[in-house]
Amino acid sequence: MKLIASLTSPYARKIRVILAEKQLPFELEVDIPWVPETQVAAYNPLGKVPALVADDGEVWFDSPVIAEYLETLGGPALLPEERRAALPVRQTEALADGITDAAVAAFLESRRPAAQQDSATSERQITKIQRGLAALEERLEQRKGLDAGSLGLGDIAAGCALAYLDFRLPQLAWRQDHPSLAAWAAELLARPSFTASVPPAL
Ligand SMILES: N[C@@H](CCC(=O)N[C@@H](CS)C(=O)NCC(=O)O)C(=O)O
Repeated sequence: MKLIASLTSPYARKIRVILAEKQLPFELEVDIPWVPETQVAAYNPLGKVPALVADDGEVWFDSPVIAEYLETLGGPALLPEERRAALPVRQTEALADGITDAAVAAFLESRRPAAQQDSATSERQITKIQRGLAALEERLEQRKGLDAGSLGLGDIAAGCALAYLDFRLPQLAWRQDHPSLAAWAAELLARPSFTASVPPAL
C-alpha cells in the first residue's frame, strides 16, 4: 500500500494517524501538490493529497473515502459497523474537515501579496472556524461522534484539524475560548500516532 502525501497536509495526516492506529504497513511517497514537478494528478485527477494506492492497484481519494477503505482492512474499528450509528462519527469528521478547509483557505489568503489579500475572505473563513470550534465543543460535551468510547474517526479528524490551527493559524489561540476541547486534545495529540506525524516547520 502506498500513500501519496505531503508532510504538512492535515488531510494526509488524518490518514497517517489512521494507518498508525491500525498498524497497517505502508510506503509514504512524499509529494507536494503545489510544486511544478508534482505527480499527484497521476493518482488523483483533482491534484490533491492524500491519495492511496491499495495493494490491488486501486487508487483511493479523498481522505474520507480512504478512511472508509482502511476500515475494510481491519485493525481497531474507527467507525461503528452499523450505518446509522456511524453517521454521528462521519458528521464529526465532516465538521473537522470543514474547519480544516476554512483554515487552509485563510492560510493561503494570508500568503498572498499583502496588496492582493482580501480581508472579507479571511474573516469569512475565520468565522467558519469559530463556529466550527463551538460545534465541536458541543459534540464533545454530548459525546456525539467525539470522545464516544474508544478512539474513532471523528476524534482523529478533530485532532488533525485542531493541530492544523496550531500549525498555520496560531494567532487564533483557539484554546483560550475552548478549554474543554483543549484538555481533550492534549491527551489525543500525545498519542504516538500523532507525535509521529507532526508537520515539519515549513
Ligand atoms: N477533501 C480533500 C482535501 C484535500 C486537499 O485539499 N489537500 C490539499 C493539501 S492540504 C491539496 O492537495 N491541495 C492542492 C490543490 O488544491 O491543488 C481530502 O479530504 O482529501
